[in-house]
Amino acid sequence: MSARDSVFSDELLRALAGASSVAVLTGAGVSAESGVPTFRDPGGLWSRFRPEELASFDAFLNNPELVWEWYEHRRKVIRSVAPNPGHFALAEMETMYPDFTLITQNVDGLHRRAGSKAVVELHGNIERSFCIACKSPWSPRADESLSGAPLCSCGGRIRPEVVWFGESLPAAAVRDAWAAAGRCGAFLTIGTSGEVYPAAQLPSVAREGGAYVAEINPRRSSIAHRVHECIEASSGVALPVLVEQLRKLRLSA
Ligand code: BV8
Repeated sequence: MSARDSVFSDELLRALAGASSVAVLTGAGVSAESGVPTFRDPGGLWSRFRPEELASFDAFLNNPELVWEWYEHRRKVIRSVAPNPGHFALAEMETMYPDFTLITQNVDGLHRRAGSKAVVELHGNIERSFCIACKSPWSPRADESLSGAPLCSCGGRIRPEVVWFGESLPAAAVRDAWAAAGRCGAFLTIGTSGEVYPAAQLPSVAREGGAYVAEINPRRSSIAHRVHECIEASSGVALPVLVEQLRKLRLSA
């Protein structure tokens, strides 16, 4: 069903039009229409590997070459794609509120490339790397032709600055995300299966804080039962329609 047919409920439009504070949680589904494979959809990233095989510190120590190459492959994919209308709609939505927070599980940086500024990266960013020994940030020298998993000048191994399974999320990101969810009047959870914690707790945090919570996802997620409303549509179609309706509502207010 295209979102042009899908009707956003009056409750959602009222909550969004009347809110001064809005928070959004995004997952891999928001980047799907840019051509970045999701994790758990058929053919997704995890369908060929088990998460523990790749996205964990032990996996990295056991096979740094495989894990590093997997992230290099994903960086190449991300650099070859562009933000899609869903990303741009969220960047425009941010300009409509005095307090807007975009909390993302995605490590692809596409929200910022689309112009979003108030972005909280819960799981880090694939374009940043650091040394596991001396913790120094690391990036390849322009003239450096990388083959295999790089080493720091101190001899330590270089890893991507992403949060692996079993690793804690960045404290500042958790602080900002939970605060934004707790104070917002409307919360959207978009393009996430709701399988990964603690990020999947955020819609409940928002609901318990009094927010109206809606999900945008072609398929109901594992946390659909925790939201007020499920809009079964893709984010690249639904979000531009939602923002257009919001713009009209706020102009007429
Ligand atoms: C931690 C980064 C403390 C690297 C990733 C309870 C509390 C705390 C922890 C846990 C807990 N229960 C279990 C845990 C452990 C674990 C966990 O959640 N396991 C799960 C699998 C059960 N959590 C952790 O380990 C976290 N750490 O809590 O630290 C701690 C310490 C020690 C011991 C215990 C706890 C760290 C989690 C972060 C892991 N890192 N990635 C990398 O990217 O390589 S996870 C990975 O999954 C990505 O970050 C991804 O963003 C995230 C969530 O996936 P989604 O984004 O939702 O993507 P998915 O493919 O699943 O779904 C896509 C959705 O999009 C689908 O619903 C689809 O229908 C929809 N879609 C498709 N197309 C579209 C669309 N939607 C809209 N439009 C479209 N066009």
